[in-house]
Amino acid sequence: MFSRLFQRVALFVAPFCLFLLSGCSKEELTVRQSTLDPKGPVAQMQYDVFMDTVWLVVVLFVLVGGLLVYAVIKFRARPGDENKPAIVEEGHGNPLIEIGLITASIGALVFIAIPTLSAIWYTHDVPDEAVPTSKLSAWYPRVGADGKENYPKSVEEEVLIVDVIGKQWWFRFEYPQLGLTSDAKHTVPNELVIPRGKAVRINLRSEDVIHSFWIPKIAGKVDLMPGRKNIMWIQADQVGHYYGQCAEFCGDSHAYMLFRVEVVEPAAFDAWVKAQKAPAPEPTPGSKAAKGKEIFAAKTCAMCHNVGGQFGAGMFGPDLTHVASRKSLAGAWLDNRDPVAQRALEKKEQNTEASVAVDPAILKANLIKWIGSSGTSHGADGKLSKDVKPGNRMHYYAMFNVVGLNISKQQFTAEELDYLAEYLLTLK
Ligand code: HEC
Ligand SMILES: [Cu+2]
Repeated sequence: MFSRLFQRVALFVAPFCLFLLSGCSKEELTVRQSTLDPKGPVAQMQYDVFMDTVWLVVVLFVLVGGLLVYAVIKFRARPGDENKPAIVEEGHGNPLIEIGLITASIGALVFIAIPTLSAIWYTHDVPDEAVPTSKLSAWYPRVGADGKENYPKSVEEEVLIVDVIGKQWWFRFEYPQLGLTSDAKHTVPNELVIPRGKAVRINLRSEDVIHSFWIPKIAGKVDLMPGRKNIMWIQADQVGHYYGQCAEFCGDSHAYMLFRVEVVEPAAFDAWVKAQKAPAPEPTPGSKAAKGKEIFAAKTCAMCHNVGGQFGAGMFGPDLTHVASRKSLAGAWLDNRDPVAQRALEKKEQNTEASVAVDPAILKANLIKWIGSSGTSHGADGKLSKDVKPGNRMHYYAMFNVVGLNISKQQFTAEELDYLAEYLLTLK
């Protein structure tokens, strides 16, 4: 009776188990946010600790499970056992087994503790210089046994510093050594750009609540705490487009608080820094973009957004000076690339870090979608359209109807949205 029921349940559950296993396919293991596909020394170190633990647990599982199976088979009831006492006499006090087991347990703990502790030190000790992956060993030998430094310092290899500022619900990146800071009115929202093969010191700061910085394939995750100066370091060894995520619940749109990391060759990085510092070009007079710029000035957008060379007051929202050059929008929630072409490229290259360029048509559609639904704008019926990111701070101000700005009753016609988008498209 029982075994029949059991059989039925097993038959019912088996297909679901197969379905779960399909998640382990090689292709799906190389997904965008995977800690099992490390692409830099910090992620590699974390992966190694994980695998050490997995292998130890596999050994323990086989040993304990094997003993259990052995005992079940060896001591099972056989015909003729009916007259034997039901409870077998217990053995007591075998010092060899007891001491042996305690020693083995301590050994297992030490086996895990050594790589764990060295990994903790490794990830916390921000290096002064780049770390060649070829020299990375699991035992943290920045200084070799001979007392010599394994990784000689050189001026070229000096560590790059990036301030990461968490906001509800997007990240702002500043490069104090390169003059890309809020003071200089040049900041980089949502897409962190770093040179390949260089150690980057990350200063984690929050301007509101606790967030957490996590790029599964490169490093993570460390919290951004208000009033606390957390740090970490990262290094990426392969050029590409990486996917990051806020990993600490931080309010309404936490799930939409993504970011991207663009790893580029050092020469391309220098070119990127130059381009970031350049002011936005003026739109051609009389064009749609020029009309968009007028709307941008009139409708309080400039209050929250900086456009280098044109509007310089707003630092509350993301810097828009080069918004059209970024592959994503709104905390990386909206992707400005063609999804079909992107998937095809990923398949071809067998690599989710390969990336197609921005598709201007998709970027435009995203801009209209964002501005038209962000809460600064009401639809033709006078009602707020559904948020792309619930509760986002572009909406927030409208809700509180800042006295004198009257943005809560802001309405954009389709034409005005088009002009605004055309203007923002010129901000490359
Ligand atoms: C009250 C301040 C505020 C005002 C006013 C405001 N924005 Fe924003 N804007 C924000 C914030 C905050 C974000 C980031 C939202 C997020 O990603 O969660 C944002 C995001 C954006 C983005 C996406 C930028 C990116 O790189 O992800 C665009 C484009 C944008 N705003 C355009 C506009 C336009 C056009 C106007 C005027 C109609 C406007 N904003 C008015 C605060 C504001
Ligand atoms: Cu967050």
